[in-house]
Amino acid sequence: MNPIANVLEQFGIDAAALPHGNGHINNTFLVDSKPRVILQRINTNVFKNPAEVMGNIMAVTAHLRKKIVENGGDPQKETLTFLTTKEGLPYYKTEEGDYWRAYYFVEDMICLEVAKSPADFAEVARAFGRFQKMLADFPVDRLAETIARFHDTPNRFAQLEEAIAADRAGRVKTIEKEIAEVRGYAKYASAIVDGIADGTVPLRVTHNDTKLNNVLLDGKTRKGICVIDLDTVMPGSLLYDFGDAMRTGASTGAEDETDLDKVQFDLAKFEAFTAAFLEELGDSMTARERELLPLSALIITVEQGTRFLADYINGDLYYHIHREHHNLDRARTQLKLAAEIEKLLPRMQEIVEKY
Ligand code: ADP
Ligand code: GN1
Ligand code: MG
Repeated sequence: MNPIANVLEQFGIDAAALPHGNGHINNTFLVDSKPRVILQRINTNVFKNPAEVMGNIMAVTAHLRKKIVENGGDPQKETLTFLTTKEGLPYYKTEEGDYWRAYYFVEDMICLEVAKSPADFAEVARAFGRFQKMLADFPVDRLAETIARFHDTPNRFAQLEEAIAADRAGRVKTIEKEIAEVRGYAKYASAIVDGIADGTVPLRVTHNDTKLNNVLLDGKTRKGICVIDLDTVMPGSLLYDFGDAMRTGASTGAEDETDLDKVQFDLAKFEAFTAAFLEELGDSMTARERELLPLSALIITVEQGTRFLADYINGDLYYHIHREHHNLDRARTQLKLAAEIEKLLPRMQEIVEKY
């Protein structure tokens, strides 16, 4: 029996599976069962404790399901529903040590790489805003930290410096310009973690990976329906979710666009997201959170630039790549956006003050 068929059998499924989606971390397949199912091999290079990841996800989706029902929604569409194995576990561990999970495919949805309009991005804001709101009364301390210091931006800068010093793939000499550019932003890196440390920025249950293609929109109405990719749901800052959404959703180009003229930061998209996000969460935000919204877009975009650049220097060990220099192309789009955001900060501040 082929390895995937064996895994599917553990979940009581006998059907064909084909690769699916554009995720950078897990291996994702769409299974042609009735109903259809997403099968994923969890990336254990990234997630060292997959059982803990699934523990978080099962607790969070149970909480969301309850809230969605209370609000009169459809939990089968609006959150993920995981299958269990014959042993009653939400994952299957193979003899080789691989971890697999399966959940229902949400039909008739679309998943964007670039927002077509500000309205699309506002729907993404509403989906992430509602997600965070529904989890506001979930006890933060019940969640395991699935990746340590995930959005600790100063630590991401330190990891980049370690990668540069080791120069494992001999690539440092070819990207001196990008390295200098990233270093120029180091002065911004600590604003969010400082706020968490001094208590002005509260820890909340956050998604932590709010890129555009981690939300499903209704294919017909384009309404934001379901937040997916729940591996990094853990204690964090609302600013991580706000800032991280900007680098894909407010950009005019794809994350890996090689023609940088096509990559611009779109203020209309920023405004649409901000208005919708504040409508969902504004009442619960502290003054410091509100003040840091524009800067969070710069911080997380730069953080992502350092992560892509470090992985390129390390020889592409972390993110899936589909071509040579893919991580460098991704780092360059983040740097292009960062340069624009830095200039636009005063105008972004004016927009935040409108809402
Ligand atoms: P990764 O961690 O690798 O990003 P994701 O969980 O985000 O993995 O899944 C990768 C892609 O698969 C998503 O971006 C999306 O396109 C698609 N996908 C995942 N789950 C579903 C689902 N339930 N319904 C429809 N599409 C999905
Ligand atoms: C990864 O899993 P995916 O592709 O949705 C990464 C995010 C990055 C993103 C960059 C666990 O997200 O943190 O922001 O790539 N996920 C993890 O596109 O590292
Ligand atoms: Mg994803």
